Amino acid sequence: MAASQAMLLTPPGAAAIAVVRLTGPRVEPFLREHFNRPTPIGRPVHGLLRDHETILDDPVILRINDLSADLNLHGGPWVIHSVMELAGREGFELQNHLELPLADSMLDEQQPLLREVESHLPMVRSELGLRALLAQPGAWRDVHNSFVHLSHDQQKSFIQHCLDDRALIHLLSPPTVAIIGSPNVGKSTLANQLFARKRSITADLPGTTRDWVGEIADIDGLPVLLVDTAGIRRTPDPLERAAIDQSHHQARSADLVLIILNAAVAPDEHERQLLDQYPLALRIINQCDRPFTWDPAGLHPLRTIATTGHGVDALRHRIAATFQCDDLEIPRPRWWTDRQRQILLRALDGHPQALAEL
Ligand SMILES: Nc1nc2c(ncn2[C@@H]2O[C@H](COP(=O)(O)OP(=O)(O)O)[C@@H](O)[C@H]2O)c(=O)[nH]1
Ligand SMILES: [Mg+2]
Repeated sequence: MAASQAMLLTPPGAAAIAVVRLTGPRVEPFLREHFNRPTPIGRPVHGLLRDHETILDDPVILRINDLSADLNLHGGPWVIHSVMELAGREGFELQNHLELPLADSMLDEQQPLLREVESHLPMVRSELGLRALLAQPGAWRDVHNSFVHLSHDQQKSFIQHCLDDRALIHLLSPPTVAIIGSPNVGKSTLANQLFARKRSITADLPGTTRDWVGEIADIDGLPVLLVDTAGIRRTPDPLERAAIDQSHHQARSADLVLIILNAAVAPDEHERQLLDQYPLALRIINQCDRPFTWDPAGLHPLRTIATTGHGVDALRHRIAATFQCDDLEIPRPRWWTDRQRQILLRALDGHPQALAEL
């Protein structure tokens, strides 16, 4: 009998979802024994995964074919460990993580778009990402059926719209969001609010680095690497100065910066500099339960009370919107590989028939 294998496809920790791929002849009996629902090929199924009486997790399981299935688990180390351990007891050889997207040699699908779905599936870290990625073959099929009925201008604007939509790319590669501001404005309290709903435990697995600066937060289904930085202020202390330099470094390399100000304390020179240095940052005035001592008109800020969570839903929504993932329309056709982008560019450049390659 060919060997059955269980592979952890996502890096340990740092995920709202971890993917374990099972392959080989033991997949079928394993699912029958431990999962409480049938798993038809190609359809994600949400159910309970059990080790005897113990419920290990409520994963979404996607049966890729007779001999393979992806278990999309909640990403905590205990869950991953328990599921891998169970698979080991059931005769699967255990493999630790692989390079992503999956290499060509690991793919079963024939058609290029389906192969791109398959190779990127293990990068998905949230259910929203999973649904958006799995919707793509159907979404592009619909495009092929309806595209010829569009006028030339409609075709162009449709393709441009597709090119501008990077939601799936963000869902597959979590953007980095850095929180900066003066000491004591409430950065850490706000970060905890953003983590609160689905905090994934990360850096405690053996083998992961400890100099980890962020954690994945689930922002309405969009995973982001959230970085809480040291407070920025004037200081003669060289150690604190180094931490402040580090904060700037993190902010400069982030995809989005959140500048936190304090309702009760008018911005000082440093805070005004931050506003100038990061003109694209989201401005947040925290501690809005305290009396305003200054006029924030012109900053167009979001207002929060980090201690109670007031305003945090609006903030989540703004963060998701920055990455085109607010109120995501799942069945829209999207691109997520360079091959797809090149096809769209050719289609835009007067070769609409190129779309057939998607
Ligand atoms: N009244 C009030 N206090 C807050 C608010 N947010 C944070 N704090 C308090 O401000 C202090 C500093 O918060 P912290 O998150 O550690 O600030 P950081 O230094 O910017 O990370 C703590 O005592 C928090 O409980 C808020 O919205 N309102
Ligand atoms: Mg702090």
